[in-house]
Amino acid sequence: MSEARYIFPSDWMADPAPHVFGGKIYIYPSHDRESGIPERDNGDHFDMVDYHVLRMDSITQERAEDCGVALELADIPWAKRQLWDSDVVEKRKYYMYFSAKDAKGAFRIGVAVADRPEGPFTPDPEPIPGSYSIDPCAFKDDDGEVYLVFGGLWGGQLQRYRNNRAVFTAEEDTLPVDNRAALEPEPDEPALSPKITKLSQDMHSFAEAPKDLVITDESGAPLLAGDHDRRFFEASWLCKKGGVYSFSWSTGDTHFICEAESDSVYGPYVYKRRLLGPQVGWTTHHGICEVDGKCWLFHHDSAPSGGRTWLRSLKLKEL
Ligand code: FUB
Repeated sequence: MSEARYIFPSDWMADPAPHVFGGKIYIYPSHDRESGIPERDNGDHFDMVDYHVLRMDSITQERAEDCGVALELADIPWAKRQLWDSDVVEKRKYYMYFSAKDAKGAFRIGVAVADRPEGPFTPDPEPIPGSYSIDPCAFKDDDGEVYLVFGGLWGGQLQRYRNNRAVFTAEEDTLPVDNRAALEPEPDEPALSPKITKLSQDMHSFAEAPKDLVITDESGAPLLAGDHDRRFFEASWLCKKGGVYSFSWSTGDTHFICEAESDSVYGPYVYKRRLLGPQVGWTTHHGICEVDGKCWLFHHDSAPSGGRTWLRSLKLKEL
């Protein structure tokens, strides 16, 4: 792998979702800011209020260009705080899927539509029915069907759900996220899986109930909850490489980006390799994009902010 380089040093951006639209590279990042909220395990300090779109005319361009604000928290009727990771897919129009907290403090996934890849994006008045947790990744398959993969542990609230239903009580919901341990499987039980669902033809809802995207070891056994070096934590990324479905994710508290492969979009996905080791900061989040016949890894770290985990900078390297 090549050395990573910073591609947008002029502002704090993270969680890059890179795509080629119309021959240009568009990057959909989270827009970090200093909110003054103390750092907590539940991620309250990641208190973002808008999304920008970045563009590169070529992969060798030194700095990405800022296309400006594409969507603001104040314009999303249902969202109250924390605009976290987003992704964009093209299907005649451009559809942005994003995570934010609603009035009850639950993460939901919203959709917003634009005529151009740089936006502006117009949000639906309500989150996608049946959506929960964070980090949506929108993947368009060769047949034109679009799938959404999502989920994230701890502050991302995935541990609160089983079979797409919240299993926490209203009282537990008011507790700090430290109740997460009680809600996660035992270390020798299968890990919680990210969720995958096909999107409806109009792109505004789920076409089916979300299913588990199961990640297995080489023998076909699901990765275990105690396998912190490999189990799914957050940052889903689904793409196709040479006809094979590639799913990659962050292991969260062990800070790796790992990759698994499958012949079917729904999986199961077999664990293959690490793509990235721990970076400066806590979160490790990435996106992969093919440009000029090569695969590129976009990610972030907190080195330029002196290790402040909530102020992250975008990086790029060839895979
Ligand atoms: O940017 C906020 C959150 O941090 C993302 O949703 C996670 O994936 C982590 O990068």
